[in-house]
Amino acid sequence: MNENEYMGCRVIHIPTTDSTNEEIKRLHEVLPEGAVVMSDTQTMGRGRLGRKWSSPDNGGLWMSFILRPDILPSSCSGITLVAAVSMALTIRNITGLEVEIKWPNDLVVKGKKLGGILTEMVMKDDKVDYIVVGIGLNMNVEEFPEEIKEVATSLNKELLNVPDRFSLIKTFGEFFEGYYGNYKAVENMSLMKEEYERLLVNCDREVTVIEKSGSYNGIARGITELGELIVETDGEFKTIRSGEVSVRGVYGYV
Ligand code: BT5
Repeated sequence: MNENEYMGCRVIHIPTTDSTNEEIKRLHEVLPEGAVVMSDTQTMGRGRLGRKWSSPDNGGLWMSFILRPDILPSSCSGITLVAAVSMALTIRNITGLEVEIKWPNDLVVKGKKLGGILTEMVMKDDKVDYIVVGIGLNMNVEEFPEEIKEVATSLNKELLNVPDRFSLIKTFGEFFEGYYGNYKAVENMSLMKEEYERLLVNCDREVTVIEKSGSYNGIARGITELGELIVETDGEFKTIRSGEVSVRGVYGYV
């Protein structure tokens, strides 16, 4: 594999911040594409829809990076899936651990959440100005907060040797550059749909789709080229966009 061209061209390592996504937003004017901010801890780590992300000191990889793609705003949500595939393959490659993806953005090991991805788009004059991709990966967490104890895991609970954060960033950059290049070329998942589905833990499993208007059960069947989840329910195939709904396993987290 080639050396990274721009991903991780600069890695800014800080001891603490509110959120590495916010740190990137504050610095965006001076950061080149692919610059990474990594913090040892976050005081206000965030998930999607205002949820909290637990980021204990030296407990994991808490990082964000900036992208400046020339793509439509509607194509930005797919970047989360690109990052999920790249990080799942990074950990598999370095550790051999069978990391899977829970649609759209969770990294999962043995049915528990190892990490998550938060992608944020910033617009200017109706165009994408830049994108911030934040990745949280539990690496050395000894004890999780009560509310996530049952569903979360960490590399140190699954492995004897936990890799260091810089080698994860480097290998992630190599995978990400390849998949992101393909994604930008066609602005959809067609060139990596198979790879994503191979890693998709929900595939052919019964899921509960929770919408604002109510919830229903179905079987997850894969994704569309736009990165939507396909759910079969009552003989009908529905497509679900991320951001609008939550998807849970009928018998637990996945
Ligand atoms: C995510 O959101 O999974 C995206 C997480 C992104 C975190 C990174 S860290 C670097 C960057 N800076 C930030 O401020 N954020 C990004 P979501 O799918 O909404 O999941 C959030 C849910 O995961 C919470 O409501 C909890 O149930 C659970 N959770 C919180 N902290 C966790 C942890 N450390 N490990 C596993 N699960 C966690």
